[in-house]
Amino acid sequence: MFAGPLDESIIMRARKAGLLELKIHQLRDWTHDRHKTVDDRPFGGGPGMLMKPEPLFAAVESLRREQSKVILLSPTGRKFNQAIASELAAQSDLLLVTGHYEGFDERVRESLADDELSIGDYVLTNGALPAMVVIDAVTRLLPGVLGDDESSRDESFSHGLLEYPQYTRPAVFRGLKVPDVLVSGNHAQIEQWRREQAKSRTRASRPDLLKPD
Ligand code: 4FV
Repeated sequence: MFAGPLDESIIMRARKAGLLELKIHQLRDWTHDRHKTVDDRPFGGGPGMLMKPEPLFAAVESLRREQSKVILLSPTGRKFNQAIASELAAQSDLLLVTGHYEGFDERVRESLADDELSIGDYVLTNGALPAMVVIDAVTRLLPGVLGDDESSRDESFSHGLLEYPQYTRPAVFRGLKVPDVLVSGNHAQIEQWRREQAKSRTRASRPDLLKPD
C-alpha cells in the first residue's frame, strides 16, 4: 500500500534531497514460527483477530533509537491535526506502528507506544493510510521541503483558521468576478480582506476552531 503515494511529488523530492528517510519494515520478520504469525484471537471471545504483542515489541525494540518517538495509528488515538504535524516535524525519528485486523493487544498501547494518533472518527481496513497521511502532513513541514512558491505559511489551520478564498485568472469567468479588492493592488486592504474572510469562513463552517475572542 505504501508503493505509490510516497514515491511521488513532494514526498519523493524530499527523499531524493535527503530531507526525509523512509523505511518500511515487514512485521513478520520479527516472528519465529513457521506461519510467521502476527495475530491471534481475542481473549473473552469476540469477532476478528488482534495483533500479538511479541512481534511488535521485538520489532520496535530492535528498530527504536534513543530519539525515536513510537506512535500507534488507531481510532482510539488523539485526533491528528496541523499542530500535531508541526510537533512531529520537530522530531528527528518517528516509528509509526500501523494497526491491522481488529487492532492491537492492549499491552502494546500501555507499554510500547509513546503516543497514539487517530486521523479521524471512522474505521479503516488497516493503519497504512493513516501512516501515509501523517508522513505527508509532517514531511511538507520539514525545512527545505516546500519551495517558496509552495509555502505552508498562510494555509488552512496555520493560524488556527480556515484559509481565505483565493482566485487566479481570468478575472471574470462565466460572469463570476474576482473581488475588486484582490485586483486593487492595495496590499493593506487585501490583507485585511483575507483576515476577515478567513474568520467568517471559519465561523461559518468550523466554529470549533475559533478560540473565544
Ligand atoms: C485508524 C484511524 C483506523 C482500525 C482497525 C485499522 C483501523 C484496523 N487508524 N486513525 N481512523 N484504523 O481506522 O488511525 O486495524
